[in-house]
Amino acid sequence: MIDKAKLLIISGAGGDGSISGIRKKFVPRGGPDGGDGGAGGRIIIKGDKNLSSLKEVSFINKIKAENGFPGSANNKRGKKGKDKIIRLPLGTLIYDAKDSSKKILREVTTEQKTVILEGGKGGRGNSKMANSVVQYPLLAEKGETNNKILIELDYRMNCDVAIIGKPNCGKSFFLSKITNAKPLIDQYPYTTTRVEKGVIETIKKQYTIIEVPGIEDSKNNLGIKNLKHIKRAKVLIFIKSEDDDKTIRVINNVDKDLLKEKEMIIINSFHYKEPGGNNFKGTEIEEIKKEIERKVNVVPEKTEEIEGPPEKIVFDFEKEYVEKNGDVFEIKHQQVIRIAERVNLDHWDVMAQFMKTLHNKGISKRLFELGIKEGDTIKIGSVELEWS
Ligand SMILES: Nc1nc2c(ncn2[C@@H]2O[C@H](COP(=O)(O)OP(=O)(O)OP(=O)(O)O)[C@@H](O)[C@H]2O)c(=O)[nH]1
Ligand SMILES: [Mg+2]
Repeated sequence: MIDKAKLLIISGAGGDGSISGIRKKFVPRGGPDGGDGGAGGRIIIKGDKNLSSLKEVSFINKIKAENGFPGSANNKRGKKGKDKIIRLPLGTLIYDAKDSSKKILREVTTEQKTVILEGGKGGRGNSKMANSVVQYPLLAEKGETNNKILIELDYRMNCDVAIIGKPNCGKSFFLSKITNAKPLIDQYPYTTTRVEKGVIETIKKQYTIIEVPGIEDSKNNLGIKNLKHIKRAKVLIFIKSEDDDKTIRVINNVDKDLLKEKEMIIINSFHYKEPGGNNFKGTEIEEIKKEIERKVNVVPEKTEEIEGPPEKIVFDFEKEYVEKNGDVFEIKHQQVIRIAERVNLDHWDVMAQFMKTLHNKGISKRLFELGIKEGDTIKIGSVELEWS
């Protein structure tokens, strides 16, 4: 089963704001009417109860939402970029792959859609840039850049009950009796090599039950490798093979927390009985089912809240908007960058308005404080200007 995957998710950039409505410099016809750009598409996570591995996403390594479209004349807002939806099995944990502290970004517990990555906002069109001084703005904003993040997915089966025990203790046989699953049953240890799944039907409800491959303190033990899948189980069925069966100790050595807050039902393996003895005749199975149902409901349902989108990752404005490196002055104000990258500063009238913006934001003052002089370079995002 594929239960780990990495995926680069990229939201859409915002569309650029439009510059429109001014046919001739300072001779307006109808005033500025450039519309805003549309927002970039978002990346959305949706739980899907029909999925039971990460196989589908494992074929993909990158998912990108559509960019927002630019605004246009007549105050027409650009179309939003289409969102991209990633379907994941319930029980998937999502981490930031670059974060060494392994903080969980999201846990997929319901089928509800949640946004994991916002798209860039659309840039404002020139009709929004008018103010009491500049009535016919020639400036507009570029759309916000998109966000990207490499996520790591870790799938843990979403089950109510897990069967554990040594290899060959009769787990598959029990699973075949209590559900209509048809696992391989054989007299050799490690017949079961991956997690098997079945459904217990009771009058009230259905419960998912899994069989974990045999657990043993040995190298490359398949049971240990699949232990994370018992994490979500509320009840463990331990099929005990002998008096000093080490299964529980082995689990505790792997991860103490795995057995926390779990109800346990212990069933003696047929190994305890005389040859040919059978643990699981019809009446016994019914009794075990009742016990499972009682114990599943003893465990208080953990209320797992769905988090909202993670904190904004990129748009953290810096306090110091100007950075000086020799005779290069870099302007770090995001909004100013978006305007500079959107417009054509070769036109003197556009430049005049842009200088006004620098003044209003206190940036020109800061440039003078830092000793800017003729011939120095100003970098604003991808734009470079010579100060004159
Ligand atoms: N007589 C008897 N035989 C059983 C019982 N349960 C299991 N067996 C037999 O024991 C052997 C192992 O049973 P499995 O159910 O495959 O055991 P398992 O724990 O799933 O084994 P692995 O998946 O290999 O770890 C098979 O030959 C079964 O037929 C039982 O209650 N009574
Ligand atoms: Mg088995």
